[in-house]
Amino acid sequence: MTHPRIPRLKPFSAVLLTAILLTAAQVAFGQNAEKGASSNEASGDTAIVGQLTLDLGKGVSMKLVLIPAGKFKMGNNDTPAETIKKVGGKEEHLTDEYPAHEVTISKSFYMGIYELTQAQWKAVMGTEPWMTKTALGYAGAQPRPAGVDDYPAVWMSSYDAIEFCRNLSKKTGMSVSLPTEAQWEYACRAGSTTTFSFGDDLSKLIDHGWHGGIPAGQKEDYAHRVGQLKPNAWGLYDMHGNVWEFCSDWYDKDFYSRSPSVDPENTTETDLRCLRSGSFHSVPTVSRSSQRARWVGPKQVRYNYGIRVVVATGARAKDKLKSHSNEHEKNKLTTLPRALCSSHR
Ligand SMILES: [Ca+2]
Repeated sequence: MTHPRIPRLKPFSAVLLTAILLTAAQVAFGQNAEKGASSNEASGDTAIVGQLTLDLGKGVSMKLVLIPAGKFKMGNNDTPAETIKKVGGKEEHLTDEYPAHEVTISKSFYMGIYELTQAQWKAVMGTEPWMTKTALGYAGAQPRPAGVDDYPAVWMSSYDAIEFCRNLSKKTGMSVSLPTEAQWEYACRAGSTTTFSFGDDLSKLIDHGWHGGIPAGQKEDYAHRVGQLKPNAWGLYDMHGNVWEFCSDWYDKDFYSRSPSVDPENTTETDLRCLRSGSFHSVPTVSRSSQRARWVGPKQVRYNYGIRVVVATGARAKDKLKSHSNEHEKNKLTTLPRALCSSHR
């Protein structure tokens, strides 16, 4: 049996073709998302209907999955006492997760199935920040087995992460950015309202997310190759643990009390940048879906700070590029980073 010959496309053409082919699925899915918006909070069984593959050049690609528009309850759905009973921790570390509030994600978007890998970073940026003398001499440095480059990219600041998105936007013509905190938590929950995307049972966390380091029984006390554990209901891996993931928002502990209900994003500059997910080195409580890191300056780098990108559907790349360009300029004026935080964060 012979197959029709498919002409080889240049990377940019391939991206466009992929986007066009997905349009029909997006339209159909968008209709479903609109229908199910009010009940999407507890669905948890949304089928994966669209994927996008970006060609980063040099034989490297990135897979993303379509995240549907919808509504969800953002923040901690339990009381502090209930949370502590389930996963431990201290009440004073939970205050920024309240009030839990309904948020509408008005547009579907694509999100990286995995944390950004070292191969992907190198293909776009041409650098290896995890290979500096400082990085290699630090606890948590990853090994570099020959031919293996799917460890998460780390040791970049939030500005570096934004620059990566800007460069990838230019390279692909797509609108690539960091997720907002709301987009991140919505995608992490994947329809769930529980402590973790898979439920409340802390004993099952190790099936879904690297955390706790050696004390938790890990044989490797460093970030692991992406995608080795179970994904959430929307096909996203390592949303709990492995490496922290920068978001686009500036951190404000009181943002939830005044944030808009539709597509919230704190664009008012503070001295801290938002991260989500927890890490291989973190205590399990910070791998919860509603956990907000509150200690990372925008220029701070570390062995367990990484990223996961999103790609807008329908928006023009130049709009996002303009936004990123403005923020990159602010880099020159920003406050100094805070000192490295204590261990297990
Ligand atoms: Ca992660």
